[in-house]
Formats: sequence, C-alpha cells, structure tokens
Amino acid sequence: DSGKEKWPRGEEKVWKEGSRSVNNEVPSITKSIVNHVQTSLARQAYNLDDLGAYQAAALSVRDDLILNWNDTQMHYTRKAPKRAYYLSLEFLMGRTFDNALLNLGLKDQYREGVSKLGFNMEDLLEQERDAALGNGGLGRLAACYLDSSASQELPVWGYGLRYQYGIFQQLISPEGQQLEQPDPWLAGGENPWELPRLDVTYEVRFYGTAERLPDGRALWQGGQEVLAVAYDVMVPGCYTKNTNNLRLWESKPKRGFDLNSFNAGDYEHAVESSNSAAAITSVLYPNDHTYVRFGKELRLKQQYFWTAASLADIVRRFKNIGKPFSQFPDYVAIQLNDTHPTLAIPELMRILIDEEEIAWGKAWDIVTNTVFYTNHTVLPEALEKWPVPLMEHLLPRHMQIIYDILFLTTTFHQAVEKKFPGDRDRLARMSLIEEGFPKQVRMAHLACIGSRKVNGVAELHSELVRTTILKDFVEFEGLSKFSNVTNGITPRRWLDQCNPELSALISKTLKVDKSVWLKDLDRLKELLPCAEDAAFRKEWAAIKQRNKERLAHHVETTLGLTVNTNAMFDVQIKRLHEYKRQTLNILGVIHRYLTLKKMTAAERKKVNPRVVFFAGKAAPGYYIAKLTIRLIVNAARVINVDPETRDLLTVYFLPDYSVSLAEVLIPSSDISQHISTAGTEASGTSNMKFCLNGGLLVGTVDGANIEIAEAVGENNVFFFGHLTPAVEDLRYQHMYHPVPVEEKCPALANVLDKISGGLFGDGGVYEPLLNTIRQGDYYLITDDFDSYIGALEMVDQAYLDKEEWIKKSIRTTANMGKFSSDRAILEYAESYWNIEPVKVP
Ligand code: B1N
Repeated sequence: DSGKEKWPRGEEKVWKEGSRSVNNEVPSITKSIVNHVQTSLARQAYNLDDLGAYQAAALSVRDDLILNWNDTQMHYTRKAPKRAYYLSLEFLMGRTFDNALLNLGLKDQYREGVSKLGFNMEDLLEQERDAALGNGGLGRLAACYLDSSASQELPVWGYGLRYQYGIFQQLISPEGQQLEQPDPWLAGGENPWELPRLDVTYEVRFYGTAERLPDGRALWQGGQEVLAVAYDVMVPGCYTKNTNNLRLWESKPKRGFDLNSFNAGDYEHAVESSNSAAAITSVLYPNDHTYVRFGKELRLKQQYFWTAASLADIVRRFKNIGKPFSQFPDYVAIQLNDTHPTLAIPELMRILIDEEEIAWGKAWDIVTNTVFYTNHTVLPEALEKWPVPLMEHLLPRHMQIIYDILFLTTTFHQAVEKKFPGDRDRLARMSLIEEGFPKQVRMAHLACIGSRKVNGVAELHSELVRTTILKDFVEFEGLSKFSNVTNGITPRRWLDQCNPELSALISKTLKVDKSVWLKDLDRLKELLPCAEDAAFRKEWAAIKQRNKERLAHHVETTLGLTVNTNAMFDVQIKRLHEYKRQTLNILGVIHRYLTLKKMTAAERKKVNPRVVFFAGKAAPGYYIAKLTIRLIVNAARVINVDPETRDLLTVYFLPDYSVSLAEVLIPSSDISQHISTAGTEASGTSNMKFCLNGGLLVGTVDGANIEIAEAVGENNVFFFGHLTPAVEDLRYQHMYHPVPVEEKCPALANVLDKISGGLFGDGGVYEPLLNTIRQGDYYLITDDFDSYIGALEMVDQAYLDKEEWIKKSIRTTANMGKFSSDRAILEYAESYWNIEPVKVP
C-alpha cells in the first residue's frame, strides 16, 4: 500500500537525489567520519584525539541508525500491528558503538576506515562511557530483550527514564571501603545514541485533589504539573533493517519558574518548584532487592511520572489507528518489569474512565487483557509496598481507583468466602492493602490481579511464585494465569562482541556466517563432536588463554597489578548481597590460604594455582555488604604478598563493576561462582554468559543454574549445598536449636577465628559481618560451607585432566542454545503478547 501513496511535497526527483542510504563501503565511511570531524565537531586532523575520533565515528554510525530507525517506525505505523511495550525502570545498556557496528555488519569496514584515518579501533571503542541506567540483572535483562526484539523483527518498544546520573561509580578507599561517586554519564557533551524529541511531551500531575463525579468519573485537579520530554534511543537488530525504539523520559518544569513568586520578588521560591520537577529523573535508585522504608517519595514520583508519560504516549498512538477502545488489547500489550510500573494499572483505569468515559467494568476488562507482570524476586524485603497516606497525598485519584479495585474485589472476596468459607486469614493475606501503621498498598498483589498473565524468570522461581508469594491467588484464579519464561541473554553482546575469537572459531567450524547461528543459537549443538578433536581443543584452549591475557592486561593497565595467567581463573561478579553469598566465597578463599600455609613445600608443588576475581557494587546503605567488600580487599592485601603462597593463590577485587568490565571478565573465566542460598536467586543471567563462553559453573541448586545443568549435563557443572525445601527447616533450627559454629563446622570456625584474631587487620571491624554467621545465619553459610569446599576440591581434581576439562568447556558452550534471549522474547511474543514479527523491507 505504501507504493500507491502520492509524493507528499515538492519535486520527488530532488528528494530522491538528496536521500542517502547506509554507508557500507570504506570510502563512504571515511568520508562521513571526516565530514563529522569538520562540521559536527568543528575540528581537523591536526587536533583530533581518540575521543574526537570516537565521537565522529559514532556520529557516522548514528546517521545510519537513524535511517533504519526512521524506516522502521514509518513501517510499523503504516502496518499498525499489535505492539508490545516493555516498561522497565532500568535499562543497563552498556556501550553502544561496538554493538551497533556488529549488528549493522559494518565492524570490519569501520576498522579499516578509522585505521586509514590514523586511529586504532580498539582505542576508539574504549572512549565510550557505559550507559549504566540499571542496578544489575533486571536492568541488563531489559537491555538483552530489546536487542532480541529488534533482531527478531518484533514491534516492541521499551519505556524508561533518562536518568541524569546512572548507577554510582565505585571507588575503594585505602581502608578497603566502598566509596560512591556520581556517574555523570551525559557530562561529556552530546550522547550520539539518542534523539531528543523535544516536541514529544506530556504533562504529568502530582498531589492536588480528586473529586468523584456522579457519573463514576472523577476530577483530579491542582497540585504540581511537570513535563515529560521524550528521548529516543535507537536499538538496532542484528543483520536486519529493523531498528526499534527505547523511549526514555526526562522531567522538566512546566514553566521555567513560578511567575507568581517571581513577580512577588521571591526568587528562591520561584525556582524551587522547577528544581523539584527536574529532580524526578536526576538519579537512578541504587538499591536492588531492598525497598527503602523512608525518604522514598521521590521513588514513587519516578514510578508515576514514567508510567503516566508512557501510557499517555501508548494511548495516543493507539488512538491514531482509529479503533474503538474495546480493541485496545488487540493492539497493545504492556509488560511490567517487576512491580515498579504497577501504577500503570490504576493509571490506565484513570485514562479510560475519567478521560475516555468508559464504564468501570469495560475499563477493567481492557486493562486486565492488556497488562502482563513479570516477578523477579521472592525475597520479602524486595516486595514493594507503598504507604497509603503517601499514595493519598501524591496520587489521590489513583488511591481512589485502588480502593475501587478493592471494592471490586469484595465481590472477589465474597467469591473467596464462598470457595474457602470462614478463611479470614486468607482474605487478609490476599488484600491489596496490608493492615498496620501505616496501611500499605501491596504492589505485587495489584500487579497480579490487574494482569492477564504472571510469570517468574526460571522454572524453580516460577514455582516459588506459585507456591509462596502468590499462592492464594493461584488457588483462587487457577494455575493457567501463572507460568514461567526462563531468562535469556543476547549472544550478540555476550559472545560475538565480547569474545570475537571464539565467535570466529564457531563460524569456521559450523561453516556458516555468524549472522546465521547468532540468531539460531541451538546450532551451537553442532560443536559437540568437536570435543573429540584434539586440534579443535587446542584452538579452543588457546582462545581461552588469550582472553585471560586480555584481562590480565586490563588489570595491569588500570590497577597496576600483575596477574598470573597460568592459574585457573575463578570469577564471581554480581551485586554484593548477603543472599548471593560473596561472603561464602571469601571465607572459602581464606580457608584455602590457611590450608596452603600448613602444607610442606613438596605438597604445595602439586597444587593448582588459582586467581580469584570479585567485582560488584553494594547498595550505599547496605552495611553488611560493604563490610564484605572490606574483608575481600583486606584479605587480598595479605594473601597476595605472602611469598609462601602467592604463586598458588591471589585474590582481586576489581572496582567499579560495569557491563564493559563484564565483557572482559566473562570470556576469561575457567570457573564462575553462582552460590546463592537455594531458593533466593530468581534466575541469574551471568551464569548463562559464563557458560556460553565455555566457563564452567560452580553453583547451588538455584535459579537458572538448574536449567543450565539440565542443558549442559550435570557432570559439566559443580553443584553443592542444601536444596530449597531444606532451607526453611534449617532456618527454623538456627532460631530455636542453635548449634555453635565450632561444633557444626570446625573448618569455618577456624576461618572466623583467624579473621577475628586480626589476620587481615583489626578483627573488630568485621565482627558485625561474622556475627551474621554466628547468630541466626539466615543465608546458611555454616550449613553449606563443607559442601562448598568439597565442590572446589572437585574443581581442582577435574582441572588436573586438562583435555577432559576442555571437553567439558566445549560441551558447555555447545549446549547453551536455550539461553539465547531470542528464545525468551519469542516465548513472550507468542504465549503472552500475541504479537508477530514485522519485517522492514
Ligand atoms: O532479576 C534478574 C534475575 O536474573 C536475578 O536473579 C534477580 O535477582 C534480578 C528491586 C530488583 N530481582 N529483583 C531485582 C532490581 C531493582 C530493584 O529496585 C529489585 N532484580 C532482580 C532478571 O530476572
């Protein structure tokens, strides 16, 4: 139908001659880069440094992305397919330049081009700052899903916030303490990967009053109005023209300043409200898994600001199609990434009822057929609850709607009564409002009853959602609403980009272009027979070795430390959290150190050298997690300089963990650790990244570890520790029949004593951390310690047979096809959103 359209304006020939296409030959690429150097940057060959060259090259790629992005958006608008919207408060994108070049298939051409201009591609790539608008797994998952949506040509948009400051930068003080610094990722001037859409704005209201009208609507007036401004981030698919959109909102005052105060001479007050509007999107909240009880009005403001702007935008786009609202769910699917965007449910109700004048029942039908909810954690401290007084103050109309939903659920309560007569506890458990001082709105319950479907992120976790936090809802609404989509990772970034040599070996071995297997990851299975081929194993091992050297070089140049690349590389990189048990790891390291110290020189000769890497940030207010960092850093200082052991064991805490650092660490690992207390890690996704790159997994029977072991074979992973069903009983025993550490686990008691005794500096510093283990031990360190040490001994045993080890490594990679985020996103598309690919010609 697009062919039939009349030329819109002017002379078609002139337009056609003026239009350009993607630069895919070296001469047109260099021309475009030089052009940007001269005009966009106003510089010349004489005064161009790496940063300038990166900026010019990035602007050149940006031009290409814009062409594809424009064609994609135009095509989607014309075709008007059903679209899905991924609402996430976090998108941990990392760097874009390399990823864009690879997805466009232009990396080699650009490498040649910048080299002709006198620059080195690797140096330019290093100039880019990470876009770190996320805390960890949840935010990185959102980024992987965007990559897969575009690559699978699905009409999916992301919606998030354009934080001025991303996750804080981490420094380590001389005492070994974490220090936080702002991450001014936008300070370096223009961000080439976004398109400011200063014309796309919406007004968002806070506070004020909501007055119910007789017709069921309400009038929400007064309060504060702020402006949401759109910034569009281009998301290129891999080897396709499809380039999707991630729309990030920035908050701005509706007017520059308050004129009334200004005219009255009160300048301070005049700018106050404009400051408070700009504050909404100023910084990412750095807490994951802990919802902070006080001082969180700003967080609720962020959540509403973002959901209101996104929904206004979605509704406007839907109205442009010209269909009745009864068909809204046929054109729109909205995925809630955890409960953070749950206000989308009452907000969509408000729009439908108050603005579109749709009756309550019809509106509720529309909402519950449009919205989907993914849960990412069952940890009680992470479940969001908002105090009713705060909600009433900030969002009076939404609180009314929530009460109306509650009323709706009195019929629902009556039905519960009928189904489970006299079960008062059940009703209290299921309510949207938790009793107490203050009363609180349970966001997970609201998300659950307002959604078409609910899912967890790995088989075990989805089962825990069904049997613990949402059990009552499953019993009431039936099982079919609750299911599982196991997380995935994009093989573009997490293999092709971070491990180019391995990617090339795979293409050579499968005898296909990488564009094929990168979008059909099950083809890795074809590597299985190669495990038996000694020449292939040699190539495989050589690549791992070079990746270790690349990491060692990075550590040397950034931290000035020399890493033993002949050692086994053992890596644990993730947010610092008690449930992830970095503490178990460092205590294991200290145990290893003490064991080495007791050995004779002859015995030590037989020991396999090991380098242990840690990286990760602790939430700024998380005291125990910060103490764990301090222990790791100070233990490393002692262990790494001990002449008796330093050839056999060294420990590094790499500061300021980021997506880009992960890209260097992951391909170099021999083993990686995913050792959460069973039942606490919903999925984990770095476990998948390591295994895809041929690193073996040491882990507990938790999250996606279980499915990885199923896929790669249990003999290729090192499992240890108690299983989920035992955890509750063990915690109960700790509470009511505590056994001292010395009795339960003498080896661990010895380690704790050495720390207390000052082996790593003033032992008193660590007492609060050690006491979490001695008393209560909620995360079961004492229960799992011996089994953990046993697993690490199995690792040493297995490593003795190098050829067999490489076979394990090859088989692991070969069996990781399931964990492509393409598989995951297609499951969402088919079984949840009911959307189909729309290929841009
Ligand atoms: O989500 C990841 C999972 O792979 C991890 O296992 C899981 O821990 C992680 C509050 C969270 N769950 N919950 C959060 C993040 C920020 C915040 O403010 C909670 N992150 C996870 C992807 O499914």
